[in-house]
Amino acid sequence: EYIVRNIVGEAVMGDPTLAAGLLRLHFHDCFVQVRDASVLLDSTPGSKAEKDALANKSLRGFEVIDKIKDTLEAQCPGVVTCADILALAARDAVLMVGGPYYDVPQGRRDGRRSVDTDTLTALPSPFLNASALITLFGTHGFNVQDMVALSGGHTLGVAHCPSFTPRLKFEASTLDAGFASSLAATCSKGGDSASATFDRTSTAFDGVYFKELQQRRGLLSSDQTLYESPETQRLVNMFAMNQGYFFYAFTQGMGKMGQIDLKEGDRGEVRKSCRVVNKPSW
Ligand code: HEM
Ligand SMILES: *[C@@H]1O[C@H](CO)[C@@H](O)[C@H](O)[C@H]1NC(C)=O
Ligand SMILES: CC(=O)N[C@H]1CO[C@H](CO)[C@@H](O)[C@@H]1O
Repeated sequence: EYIVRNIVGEAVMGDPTLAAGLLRLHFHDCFVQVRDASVLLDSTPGSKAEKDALANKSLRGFEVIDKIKDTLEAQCPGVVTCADILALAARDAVLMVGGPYYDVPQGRRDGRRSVDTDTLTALPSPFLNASALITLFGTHGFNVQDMVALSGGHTLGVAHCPSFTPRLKFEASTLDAGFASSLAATCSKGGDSASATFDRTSTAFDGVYFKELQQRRGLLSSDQTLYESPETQRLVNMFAMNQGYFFYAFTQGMGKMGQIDLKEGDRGEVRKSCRVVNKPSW
């Protein structure tokens, strides 16, 4: 944990936007298949990996994970899995930029499968409404409060124009007009590779994301829907009012995220390099 914390600390100090990348990597790893570091695998000839799927566009932080793995392999070879590294790195990144600390139980195993089409059904689309998000998160054992608090992960980082331009067109009634025109300007200038931050303090882990939902400045449809839906609005208001309560609920949600288990019968492995599965020993 000391090694992970040092490398994450150095990386995030050099580039505070990496905290967002590391948190998102862990989230994607947990949702696609199950918490087994499959998100880190490179594509192989004939098999396109998760990280190259469309939904994975703009995933960041792979180099930090590689550096942690190399350092750990030099100190204690074959012990720490890539899945555990992802969970620890996300926790330390959140802490580095002002978020809450929580325990990360270890013992995850690395999986051997990474297939791009897995991401299509498992990852939440930014166009889902609150009921659909509640259902999707429910299939992974999260309750409504977990889902809203975890969405607060969007207190960090950015989204690219294709993730939110439909909202500019179709959701004027739940979108602040000034915010809408600044987003439209960003995207007409920069095209699909332009991005906007989720909230005004995108490198600080704080409750501002929820305050901006109240001001109809949510970036994605899936963000704003949390305020617009009667099922979730109360939680948004509570998290906006009380950052401590958001932090508490976020740590509860992250705790559950770390528990999403490998399917029974698939014991996994301790990958030697996070980008490739081990060679079979037979
Ligand atoms: C509730 C359902 C969720 C949806 C629909 C969603 C969707 C997205 C989308 C579309 C992006 C931007 C991709 C792009 O355009 O580049 C994004 C970024 C991000 N997501 Fe989520 N997400 C969800 C939940 C989460 C959760 C639970 C976490 C972590 C706890 C998380 C953490 C992040 C972070 C940190 C970024 C910014 C990454 C960066 O700046 O590099 N998201 N998400
Ligand atoms: C939410 O989305 C689902 C699936 O697209 C749809 O069936 C449902 O009517 C939507 N709910 C609301 C309140 O818009
Ligand atoms: C479609 C797409 O943008 N895929 C990207 C997914 O992430 C990897 C790693 O950062 C990129 O190399 C791919 O281009």
